[in-house]
Amino acid sequence: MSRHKVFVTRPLPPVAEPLIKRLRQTCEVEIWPSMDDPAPTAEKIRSLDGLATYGHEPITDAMMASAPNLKVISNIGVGHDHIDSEAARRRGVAVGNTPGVLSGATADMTFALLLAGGRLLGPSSRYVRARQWRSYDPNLFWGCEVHHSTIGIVGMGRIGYEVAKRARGFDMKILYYKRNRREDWERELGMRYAPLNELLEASDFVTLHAPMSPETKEMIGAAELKRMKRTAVLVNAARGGIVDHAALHEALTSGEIAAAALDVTEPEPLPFDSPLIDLDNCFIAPHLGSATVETRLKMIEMALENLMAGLNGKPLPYSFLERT
Ligand code: 8YV
Repeated sequence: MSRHKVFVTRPLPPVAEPLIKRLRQTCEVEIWPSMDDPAPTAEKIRSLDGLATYGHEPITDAMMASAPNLKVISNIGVGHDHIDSEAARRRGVAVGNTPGVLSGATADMTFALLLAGGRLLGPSSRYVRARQWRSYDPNLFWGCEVHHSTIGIVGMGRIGYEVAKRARGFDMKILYYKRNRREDWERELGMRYAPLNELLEASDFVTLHAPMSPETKEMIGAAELKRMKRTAVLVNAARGGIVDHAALHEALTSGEIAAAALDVTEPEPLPFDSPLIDLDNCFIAPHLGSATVETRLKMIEMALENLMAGLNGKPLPYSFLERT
């Protein structure tokens, strides 16, 4: 029997070597060696049986059409907006992702961003690095109180839930917005559902955790930013495309909101000439939500399990999509 051909779109860390070794026992595995090139082209995919995506390059219907043997796409991550899942379903290609395992790490990162934005950790750290800290200046870098403030959580799935749990530890008042209410979680966590506009107007911190979709594309635009408090901080830990970046720049420079803290941008990475990069009130991390040793390793493990199952024609253990 010929060995399955598998391609992984990013280099994996040395700690994942035993998992890869196991995969190599039954498959011919190619791992893209560089971060710079747009790895998953139609040309690349043509001869594959399995594809593991790590990153967000689009996997389109046309690409799948060029790969007659493709059985499975295994995404090393939970968000799958870059994969045309409908086309995959139609073509009988299984699609897997890694739900649940990264919720805690992403919620931790959300709080890191929230605190960094609220307590001005970006500009204050740059001030020290620039050797400007010559005496104790009690008038510098006054931020906003986090404890006992109001957090507005947009998107109440697994990650939103974990954020709400952490917000309780900070004695925050918790509002949330989601298409379908979670009354069980409202009772459990003492949080209140609010329509989006009300949430934006009442919150000191607005954190975004909705999946990227045509409905959520730029759901935070000029009108929404205007509704927020002038003292508010916007945190995006979901997908950059949920926020209109031009409107965000305007809101941050005109004082419509106090600060933003972003783990995700549109596009990714941000072009070096993006005006957001130089704003002191915009803290930006390079998409680190799930970047802890434990979480990343578990994600790789789950994704490789998915890959093996798909190659062997078995149902994927972790998937949002049923194979038809
Ligand atoms: C992933 C993420 O690391 O899982 C997600 O949706 O945003 C990240 O945690 C990233 O998507 C790489 O695939």
